[in-house]
Amino acid sequence: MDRISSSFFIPRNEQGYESIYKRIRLMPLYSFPHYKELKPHLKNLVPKVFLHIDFDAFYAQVEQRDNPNLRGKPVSVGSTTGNKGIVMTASYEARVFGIETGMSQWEAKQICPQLISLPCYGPKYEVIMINLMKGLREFVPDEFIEQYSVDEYFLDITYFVRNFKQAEELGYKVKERIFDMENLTCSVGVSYNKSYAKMATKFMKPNGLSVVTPEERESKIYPLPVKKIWGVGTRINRRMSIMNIFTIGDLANASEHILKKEFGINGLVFRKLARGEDTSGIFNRVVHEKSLNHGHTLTNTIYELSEVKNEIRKIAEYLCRKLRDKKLVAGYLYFVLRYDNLRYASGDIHLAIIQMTTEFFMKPLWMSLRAFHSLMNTLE
Ligand code: DCP
Ligand code: MG
Ligand code: MG
Repeated sequence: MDRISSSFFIPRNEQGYESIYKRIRLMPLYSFPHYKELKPHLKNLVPKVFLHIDFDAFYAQVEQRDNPNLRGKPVSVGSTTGNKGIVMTASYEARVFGIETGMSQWEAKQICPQLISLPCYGPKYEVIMINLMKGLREFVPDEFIEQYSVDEYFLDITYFVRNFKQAEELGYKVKERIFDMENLTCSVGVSYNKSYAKMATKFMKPNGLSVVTPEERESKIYPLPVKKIWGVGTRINRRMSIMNIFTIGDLANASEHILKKEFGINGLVFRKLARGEDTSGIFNRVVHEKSLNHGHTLTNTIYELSEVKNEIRKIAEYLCRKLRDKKLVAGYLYFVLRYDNLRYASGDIHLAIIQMTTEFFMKPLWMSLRAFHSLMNTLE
């Protein structure tokens, strides 16, 4: 399957931006509906309603929000400023000139010399998305929310609305809330399956809202080019054209047998997605943390016992805060100490009482530190 976006990402080793690029590369969260998720034998589809949210020109809009001088101007966000690198996104003012994601900055500057190219700052965009989650929880509980990519959310609103009219109203409320919270515009799509909702979002970009009901499938979705289907990239699109499949309608009505022969099981998935038979639900990527850690390298070596204790207290406090924040408890403590001659000492301890307060952490930490110390002394 074509991983459409990944090829646009700038190599991680680009000077000075290593961590940022690593983050961004990791961010698109693919949840392409798997065949198993589509429940092929299910004849009567359970009626559902999904809401899809996608920010407009996300990185560029954030930069324009944060710097009024950039508002209303053609702006692109890429790896670096100037002519190097690739355009990750461009403001709608820049899109008028034909500037697109994936284009080289140099090429973009050729078509639009007044283009302001900015470097991207991944963590900032990430924080907006995390913050937004809180706002979305006002509408539906956690288990009905899925962050799909760097700027997208899916909401399963089946149990919170009675019909598409109410779904549309909810969509407007969500948009309003997002604007209140972040001062950013997004577009929203509402439909009875995730794939159609995602497509609907694009209908009225920027700052729009579109609804696709089951009755509107043939009129709104079927005329669209087949490329719009989740997972249909350039190569698959080309292969489909050879098979005379150009629109989503063509794909929806194509023979299952032929599709399976050409694309294997994915052929059937594509057909189901085209027909609006995408039964995939909210995919919650809850990662269960196995360990949390925190470390600190001091600028100046410390020798005083009180100072060492203080330092451990700080680290323990930070760690406990992380635990409390994630509502976790720990049963095992691992401690590493580095001396000024770069030698290491480490030790671990099982915690009898599992609490998330610094005080309870301090004692075993301190005990293990004393154990290292005596260990080091016997070694030397
Ligand atoms: N992005 C990226 N590399 C890509 C595609 C996107 O780094 N190949 C980043 C930049 C975008 C953000 O992800 O701002 C969101 O991607 P979208 O595809 O949603 O594009 P935009 O939000 O920029 O524009 P649109 O208004 O079309 O959604
Ligand atoms: Mg977007
Ligand atoms: Mg997006």
